Amino acid sequence: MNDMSSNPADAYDVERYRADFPILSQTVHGKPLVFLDSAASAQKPRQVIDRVSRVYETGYANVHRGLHYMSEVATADYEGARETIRAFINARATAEVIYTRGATEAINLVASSWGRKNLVEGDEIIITYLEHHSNIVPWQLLRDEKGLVLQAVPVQPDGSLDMAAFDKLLTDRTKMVAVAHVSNVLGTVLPVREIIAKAHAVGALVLLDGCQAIQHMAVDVQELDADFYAFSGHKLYGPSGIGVLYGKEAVLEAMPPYQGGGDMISTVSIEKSEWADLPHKFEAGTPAIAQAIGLGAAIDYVTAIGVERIGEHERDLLNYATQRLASVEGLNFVGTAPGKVSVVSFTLDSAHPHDIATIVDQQGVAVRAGHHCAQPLMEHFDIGSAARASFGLYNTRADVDALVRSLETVNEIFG
Ligand code: 7TS
Repeated sequence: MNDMSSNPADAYDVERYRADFPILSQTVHGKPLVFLDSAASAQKPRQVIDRVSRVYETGYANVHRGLHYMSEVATADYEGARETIRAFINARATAEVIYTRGATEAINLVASSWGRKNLVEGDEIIITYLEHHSNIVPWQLLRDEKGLVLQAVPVQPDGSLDMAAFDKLLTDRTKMVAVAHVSNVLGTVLPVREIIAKAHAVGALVLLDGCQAIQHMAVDVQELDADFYAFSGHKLYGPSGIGVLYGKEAVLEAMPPYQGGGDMISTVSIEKSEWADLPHKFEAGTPAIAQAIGLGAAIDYVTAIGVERIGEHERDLLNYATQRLASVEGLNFVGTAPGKVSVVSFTLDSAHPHDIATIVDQQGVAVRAGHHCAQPLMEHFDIGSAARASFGLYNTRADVDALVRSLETVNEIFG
């Protein structure tokens, strides 16, 4: 546990939380840093940084191997973090929590292991037009290998999913529905309960890409009833190089290993090998030990504040930003679906998104610009790129004001 305590009855004390993030007190180009790119990767609180340092200073060795003291400490902390993750997403058992390098590896694991074993020519997979490339390309690779059909659900002009189109695409040939929980460009929260219920009714499994949801809302995998749930630690205020694949135990049990190597076996002879039990069957090789422990610390940090309180704070910022940005001349929002969260994507009539990002950076404001690893969505919306401001638990209305001021500068330069 970290040493932060918070009384849920208190008002959300953003200044106190900001003080936990050393990087936020830096200046950039002589201006205070205004970090509005947490959807790409979030900054880390002192509690996570210190926890990772402490691993290397006092409790580091390889895990699951040594019978010596340090290995026992590292193994206990590494497996303890898995329990923290289990509780955070309310998985039934730690056997259902697989450590991966991130969401990308988690999705590739499912496509490779589950997909290769269970799908045959003509089977269908449904994704959507708003997916991140990491929830498109693994399925294309599998499609090309197996002769599958890959279908994408269109998105309405406001950024909501076209559920009538989903209903038409979903048939008893559908074997997998793999969709984002929240869009990284539009902020749209997908109607995942409806999607899961309908997919299960035709016998398809569901993978949710929770990369943009897990840090903004409470996720209960049992209540959702998703078969797989993937997310990355670095967007949840944890280290990079660590992420999670949740899978239902029975589904994971029936899947072959993803990679072979140390730690994922029970016995090996030259003729054959037998696999370790879950979750280790899917964790070949020396894992990201300190990073996993750091992710546990990040979850403790988020839990101490309360992920729902964080979500509320960000909702307030999103409403404020939407209102303030609407006053910027020539600004067009990309994604206005009801109930959207955490990100505001936009274009300006006066300037290309890359120019926007470069000029606001001179004011210390960090936003992302480009296709956001969602090229099919950009094409679907007939724009090559967009600028995106995304919010984390440490952002303030003053950050939004700084963004608006810097966009006015863009307009002055290009207008
Ligand atoms: N899925 C979604 C919805 C994402 O937003 C991202 C990363 C990924 C998957 C991949 O995560 P990774 O940690 O495995 O790389 N999204 C972004 C973004 O929006 N800007 O930079 C990375």
